[in-house]
Amino acid sequence: MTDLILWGRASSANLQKARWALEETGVRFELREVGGRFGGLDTPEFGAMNPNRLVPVLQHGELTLWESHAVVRYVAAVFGGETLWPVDPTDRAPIDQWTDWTATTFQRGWIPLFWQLVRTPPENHDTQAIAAALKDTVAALQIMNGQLEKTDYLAGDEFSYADIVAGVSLYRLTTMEVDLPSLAGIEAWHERLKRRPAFEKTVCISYEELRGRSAH
Ligand SMILES: N[C@@H](CCC(=O)N[C@@H](CS)C(=O)NCC(=O)O)C(=O)O
Repeated sequence: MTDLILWGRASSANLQKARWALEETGVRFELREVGGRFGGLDTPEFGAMNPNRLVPVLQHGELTLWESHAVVRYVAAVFGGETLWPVDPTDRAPIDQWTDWTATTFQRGWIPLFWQLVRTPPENHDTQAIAAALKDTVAALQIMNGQLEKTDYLAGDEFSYADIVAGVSLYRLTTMEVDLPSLAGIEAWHERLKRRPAFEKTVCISYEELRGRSAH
């Protein structure tokens, strides 16, 4: 029995951020599968946990928490020790910078691309939307690459939760049928992430169940 419960489906990119963070810490938790083909988001009980009716949701004792980046930060702070939660604000600030940048900038490009190329049936593809999303994605990748040519990880030379939230995006991008520029800093970072068992276990998994599913 554990009082740490993660609600969501393994194929959800936002769930993967939380699950990867939990796996990095080694803490014991239970994954309760809801969302997508599992359903269960429209129940009053789920609505009481997350009024947005989205995953992930983390329950820890009395706390119920939604928004994947808030969950990742909480997991890092409570279970991550000094490695995942540096106490010095000067060390943590760049981690938060890249974590928020992933939500506001990186995902704004690749998520629409994923919805077009994977979740929308080919006959309904919108070539203009694809071109616009690809342009935003490449611009974001170039910004990341600029950093990753200077440091091993996004927020410096140590792995951090910024690499978790952006690494989930990277896996989706590199497995979609899309031509991306070859960027040496990102490729080296990807190789470093692949050496982490938690990345392989929680992120590098099939999302074929989502193909052609334009509704959740
Ligand atoms: N901003 C939210 C977005 C959450 C979100 O969009 N979750 C998706 C999965 S990635 C979801 O719950 N979709 C409904 C479903 O899976 O049925 C977060 O970062 O947690």
